[in-house]
Amino acid sequence: MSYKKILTIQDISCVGQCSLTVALPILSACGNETCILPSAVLSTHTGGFSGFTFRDLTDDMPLIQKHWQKEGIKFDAIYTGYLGSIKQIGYVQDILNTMGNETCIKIVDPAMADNGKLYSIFNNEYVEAMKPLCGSADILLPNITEACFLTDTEYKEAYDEEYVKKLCLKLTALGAKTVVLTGVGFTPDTTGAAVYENGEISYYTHHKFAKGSHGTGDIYASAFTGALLRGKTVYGSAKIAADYTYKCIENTIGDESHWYGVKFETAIPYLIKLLEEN
Ligand code: PXL
Repeated sequence: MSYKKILTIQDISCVGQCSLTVALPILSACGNETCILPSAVLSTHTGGFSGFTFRDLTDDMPLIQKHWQKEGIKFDAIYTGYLGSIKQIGYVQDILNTMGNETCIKIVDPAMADNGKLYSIFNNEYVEAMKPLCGSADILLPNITEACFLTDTEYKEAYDEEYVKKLCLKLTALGAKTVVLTGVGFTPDTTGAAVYENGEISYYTHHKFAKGSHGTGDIYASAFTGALLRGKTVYGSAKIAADYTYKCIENTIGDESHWYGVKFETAIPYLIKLLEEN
């Protein structure tokens, strides 16, 4: 069985089921060695909690990288998510450029926005700084909102295939080779992913829950990366990630006290089943 070494770079939100607290268990459950580089430590995520703490780890990054270089450590894949500062984006770019082995797959989730809005700590300067990082991705994993910010496109709630294709084309014009665009639905009660690979677009569509859930972008990106590194195709990984994320939401819906995330742990056996069956 293949056994890949992945580095994932994103924050630790101590409470809130997102970023590293979902990436690490999901990538591990997929059977991959998972190394982490925390971009920041927050007491909670920023989506609905107030007064959260934020410890920026930007200055630690080059020191950690230097030690890994001294040890001769290289990665089969590098997957980046929520980052802590503009300065950090430059360090992450250098890590993408230098810390992979010859076949390293670079996956960038430009985790910075949803539902037409940037997350609270980000601004347009951050968006501009993210563009080159996104351009260096082998696989770019934005949601529709992030894709609009990255391509200076007007965000729309309702759109057609032409709009989605244009977004994908503009994202590849940044330099990204392949795009997996999430949250794509052409009717109010459907959603899914658009996979743009080698100039061809394919869709995976399923039922959409009425209410959005926190952290599902990170769950999707982690399951996608985990499946891809287990040897699944890009489309196959996009489908596994969608089915798993759907199950995580289904397992949480109805529990109003669990507004801050989804119970992704309860669906890990299902993720493993999907990996075995697909
Ligand atoms: O799920 C994305 C995410 C990751 N990390 C932090 C966040 C969010 C979304 O709000 O606030 C700290």
